[in-house]
Amino acid sequence: MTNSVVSANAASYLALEEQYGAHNYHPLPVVLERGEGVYLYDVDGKQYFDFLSGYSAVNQGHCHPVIIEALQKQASKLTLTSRAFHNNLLGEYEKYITEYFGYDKVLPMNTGVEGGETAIKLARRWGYNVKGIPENKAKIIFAEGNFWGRTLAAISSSTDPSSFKGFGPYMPGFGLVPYNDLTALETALKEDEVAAFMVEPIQGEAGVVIPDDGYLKGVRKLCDQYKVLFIADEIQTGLARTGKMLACDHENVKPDILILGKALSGGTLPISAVLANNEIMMQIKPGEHGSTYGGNPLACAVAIKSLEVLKSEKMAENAEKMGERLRLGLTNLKSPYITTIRGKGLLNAIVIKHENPDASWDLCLHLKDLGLLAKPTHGDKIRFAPPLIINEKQIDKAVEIIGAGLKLLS
Ligand code: PXG
Repeated sequence: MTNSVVSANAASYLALEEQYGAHNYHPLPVVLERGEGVYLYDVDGKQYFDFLSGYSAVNQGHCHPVIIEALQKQASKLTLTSRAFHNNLLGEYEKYITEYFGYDKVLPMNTGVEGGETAIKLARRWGYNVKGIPENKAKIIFAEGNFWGRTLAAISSSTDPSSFKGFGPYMPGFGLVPYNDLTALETALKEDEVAAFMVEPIQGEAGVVIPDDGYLKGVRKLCDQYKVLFIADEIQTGLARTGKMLACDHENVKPDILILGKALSGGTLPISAVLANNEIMMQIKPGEHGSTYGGNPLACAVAIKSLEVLKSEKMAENAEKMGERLRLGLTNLKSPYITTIRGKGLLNAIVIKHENPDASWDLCLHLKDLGLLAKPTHGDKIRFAPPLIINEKQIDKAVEIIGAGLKLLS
């Protein structure tokens, strides 16, 4: 593996984490202390393009002034009431987000994985109360290669051993079908006990896997045909990342349950949301689901602004244009080490082919030294997903850096 330049200053932070933190991550050796727009700055003041955006949590750019202003203003007024009492922002936020996405109701949670858990609970309830599935028999179908977090339920649906291995026993009532395979999905949905199919419109963690055109329309049709709920996990693909407000918008399909997270807070707080119509949402009664922080007034104030700036600053349109420019720029590099360039909007990945099995990690180290931060996923893939406010000049500069980094692979 390539050695990366780490200052003595940065090394002291790495040593602290190494000694006192659980070793459940393998980060790039860079220590960040400031972010602004598309840039991050390390503890030595070096500037980087952020080409990860907190796994698409920072779509609006680091420390977006409108979001930060709302955060600071609300933080000095009221931050948490719990749901034992009402607060003056929850209703306003609920009205705003449901009208924004066209659903009757929202259930506010915090992390993305809690959003997934919530969606599955809703689907099971709906399965028993509306579809008439016998008690404790409801089945949820997932796509192979899915990633929706780290809870026991989430890893129980995972096909990635690094997520699930050694953490059993697993959640019953889950089934798997290959991604992007409508024939296999139809076979699975025919079973009477299936309540829902939960799927990412583009698989993020699997390495930005884009299904064939028509897949989502096909999913919608099959779910309707077999009376199964279509749950879209848009935690990574949603909120303008792929060039539309939702990735499902590319095929004009509306899921029955929509899960949002990450950029719902512009990278400031864990805020997730589950949206559905009354027939589904009203199956959960008082006391049957919730969370201490879900719907807190600080989150409500931040989420409204995070959604507002996506539209007012036309971030979906920019993601579409800049994504095309990025993919074209990468193609024009004509690097022998890039075998695939794929993506939609600003959710992109390249696949690296090199005799050195550590080449994609090494490339990310070179890019770091050259001033661009990106992270490999599943060995040979590198995701390029900058904040959606990136401009043409910045894209061109980033492509130049990537080109220079590729030349350093020997
Ligand atoms: N759904 C999708 C599609 C995701 O990408 C989640 C759900 C879970 O969100 P939370 O907020 O619970 O992490 C994700 C998360 C990590 C990690 O470090 C997580 C994601 C991507 C990369 C790394 O666990 N995505």
